[in-house]
Amino acid sequence: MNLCKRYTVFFASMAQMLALTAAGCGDDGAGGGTASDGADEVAETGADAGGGTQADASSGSDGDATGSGLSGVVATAAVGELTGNPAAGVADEAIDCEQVVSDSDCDDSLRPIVFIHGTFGSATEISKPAMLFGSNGYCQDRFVAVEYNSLGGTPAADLAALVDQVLERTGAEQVDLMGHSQGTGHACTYLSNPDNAAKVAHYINISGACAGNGVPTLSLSSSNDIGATTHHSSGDNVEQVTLGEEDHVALAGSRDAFVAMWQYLMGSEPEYTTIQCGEELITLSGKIVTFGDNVPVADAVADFFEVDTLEDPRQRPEPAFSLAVAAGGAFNIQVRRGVRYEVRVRKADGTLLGYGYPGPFERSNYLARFLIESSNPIVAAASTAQAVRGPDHMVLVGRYIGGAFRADWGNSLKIDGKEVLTSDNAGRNASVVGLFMYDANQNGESELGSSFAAGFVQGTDVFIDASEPRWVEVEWTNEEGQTTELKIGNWPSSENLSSLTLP
Ligand SMILES: [Ca+2]
Repeated sequence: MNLCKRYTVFFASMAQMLALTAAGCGDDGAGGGTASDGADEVAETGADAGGGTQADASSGSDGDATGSGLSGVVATAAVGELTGNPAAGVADEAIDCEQVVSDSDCDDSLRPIVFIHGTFGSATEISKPAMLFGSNGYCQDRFVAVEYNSLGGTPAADLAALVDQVLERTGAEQVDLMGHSQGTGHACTYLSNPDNAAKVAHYINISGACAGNGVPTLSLSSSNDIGATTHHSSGDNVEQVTLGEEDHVALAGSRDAFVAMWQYLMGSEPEYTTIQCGEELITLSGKIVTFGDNVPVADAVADFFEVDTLEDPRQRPEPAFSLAVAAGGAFNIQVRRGVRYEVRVRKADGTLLGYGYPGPFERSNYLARFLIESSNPIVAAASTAQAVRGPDHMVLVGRYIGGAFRADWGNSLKIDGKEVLTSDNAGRNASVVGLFMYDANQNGESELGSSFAAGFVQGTDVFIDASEPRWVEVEWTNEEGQTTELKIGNWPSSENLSSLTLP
């Protein structure tokens, strides 16, 4: 098990990381988490990032997620300190809503779902299926996730606490458990205790070796999983579903992965396989955490701007509203559906942490994450420290909530009208969850290609001129053909990183 831990911590190469993950870090991976060396920081991180925080955040709006309408009682439901009124915006909706599936009509008889992410992951990986569950009448505040430092940490204690907490909050007798990649090993450690297994009605094993320790299990993999082969568990209690196109990341986030999850848990076909709009005010609940090791930023403030009301690419008026996060980096607010927001994340003392550009929110998201740079040297060395910075160009980090970036699967990401995704930086088996776009060779041109690759994180040479203020046009199309257009400020990378969270 130390091999697993060592590989994880020292992050020797992408190939090793992928090999490690393909093995699921297996039972050993979870065992590795119990090793004590280097666990101090991890333990602290785990406690701070505890699943309890997420459940706390969700419970902040228990009972009436959308009932407040547009009349401005928003602050009463907030977790974190809210300044301004998110309902008072003026921008037109950037999405079409043919109909509404309201949070308040959800079926609160369905079991809670608890998710454990994999390496370099967070709750983000399951946020799209969670919204699809919500689009089919599932109460999204019951879909929770435990987070941990995926480079050597363990969620064991927080996972146990979160399961108990969500059972108590909802009154349910059992949860359904999902583990992804490295998270399958952690799931198996949890389920190895019969008292824990008794609390789990179903286990969904997303690309890993955990057979659920007797719990009815769906093993979900793909012929395009790591190494272009399946990674299933097996047993009398295990039903295997093998998808065709999904990469290792998409197995947690794609439409067909959701359909398989729904069919297994509900015993029926989902009514909708695309995200349906929520009410005009939707709940945005989640955390501000660091990329990779999921450390909450306790004193963070998120300033929200409506992009379509801004005039200057860089000069900012007073924010439409601001949110100082609560303990554990948590927030829970209601914001307007369909608005293109810019989220400026800073410390309470004003120190700028970065700009985030999420796609316009279609419906509530209880697993929202705003990611900022990690100060963990191992994480930084494998990600943010790789990016070349300067006053005249941007560093832009892209994430897609439905899976990895895939040029071969119809994904398209255009920056200023020019396609960025290629077989080099968004290949069929690359499993890229964090695409770092920057002028790697500082020549003022975009060469694309691969400027660095480290398990699930990829750099590519994209020159985004920041010498003079201007708007950068972003056009994203996912494999379902859904297109999202964003407009972002060209912030110099010498000052901060900017990020896209693409639907
Ligand atoms: Ca270049």
